[in-house]
Amino acid sequence: MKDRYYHEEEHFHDRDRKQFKKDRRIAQETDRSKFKKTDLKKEGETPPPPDDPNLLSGRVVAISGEGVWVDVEGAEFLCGLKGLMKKVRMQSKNLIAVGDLVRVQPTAEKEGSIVYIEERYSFLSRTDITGKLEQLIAVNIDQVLITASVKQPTLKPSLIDRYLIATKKGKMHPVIVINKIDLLDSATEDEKHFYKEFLAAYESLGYPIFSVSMLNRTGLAPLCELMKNKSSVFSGQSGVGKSSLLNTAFNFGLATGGLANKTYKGSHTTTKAQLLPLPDGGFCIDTPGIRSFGVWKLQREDLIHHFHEFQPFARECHYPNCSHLVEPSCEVQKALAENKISPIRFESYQTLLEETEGLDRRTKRIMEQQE
Ligand SMILES: Nc1nc2c(ncn2[C@@H]2O[C@H](COP(=O)(O)OP(=O)(O)OP(=O)(O)O)[C@@H](O)[C@H]2O)c(=O)[nH]1
Ligand SMILES: [Mg+2]
Ligand SMILES: [Zn+2]
Repeated sequence: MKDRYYHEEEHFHDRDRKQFKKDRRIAQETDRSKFKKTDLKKEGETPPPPDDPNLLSGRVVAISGEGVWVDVEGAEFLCGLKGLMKKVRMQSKNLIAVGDLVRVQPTAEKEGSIVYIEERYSFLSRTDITGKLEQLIAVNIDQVLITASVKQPTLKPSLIDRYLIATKKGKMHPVIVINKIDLLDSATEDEKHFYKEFLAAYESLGYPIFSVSMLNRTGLAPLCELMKNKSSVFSGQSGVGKSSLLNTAFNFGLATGGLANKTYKGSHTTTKAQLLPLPDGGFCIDTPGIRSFGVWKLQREDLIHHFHEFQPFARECHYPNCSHLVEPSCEVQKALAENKISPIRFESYQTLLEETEGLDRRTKRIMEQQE
């Protein structure tokens, strides 16, 4: 699916890639010998040493079409990426992300070039829309507040599972936030039942869950307490109320948007990730709503480790490489039938398994026949 909405951060990265292509073309035109990326370094791109006293340390707070905004001791610098884009062929869609700790070479009043990016201690990433590159959502963050709504837009447990896996891979703590619980009052019996089942399943797995509503600030105080002196990133579908929650909690004045008439989908109001300092210490990042979330490099053999409650049963399966979907005498299937594992989690597992790298042909064929 192609993202059509204007995304400032992507605009910046596209522009940088265009600049790289332009540099390469000029280099090729002026030099008959085969172009090597390292050539650019020789042309005055050599960065100053990391301990250069003129370099400033800061943190990336936003990336827009204009450039990268870096907070240096409370002052915001608008920066470009000096030579960095030209270093390596990227596996990443974006070389830099909100939360990055960087070293800046000042070039003018409140302007500079980013010359070093510090090693990241944690990251939240997903597969970009081409399916070929890793896209960083935020880095150097303690916890991911996986945000969803009880309805409008519909609660999608499999999306939450995708986040839980990405969070673990990126060495962050997961926190599940379910907003709009005021809508439960007017919900159908089926919707209420599904929500109860969802809570029971994920609570029993030990994940912290906060059920909140911005209409009357329900559940907000304990969530704010959890954010104090920590760094948190809010991520989830568009329209679940990420920006509304931050406004209600901290009076940030972020833009919030309406929902589509019949589908109750969000309108992609937030267009770039933004780092916001919290009044009582710590900071949080508001991010644009996602349309889909592919877990980057999800291997088949990894998947079962993320569904750890299946493991005692999986170990007893007849086939050592049982996919737990189609095989006869599968203990996971048996546990599902006996209500020992949640059907919500099993459905997620099934959806995710179909997307993993390395699902064997035989299983794929049987699954296709079953559809
Ligand atoms: N009923 C109800 N509506 C809410 C609640 N919180 C937010 N909303 C509404 O949900 C809509 C979307 O809110 P936003 O804060 O813009 O959602 P978002 O997650 O930031 O969306 P994007 O920026 O597009 O990713 C707005 O119309 C809000 O008024 C809530 O607790 N209850
Ligand atoms: Mg928003
Ligand atoms: Zn099995």
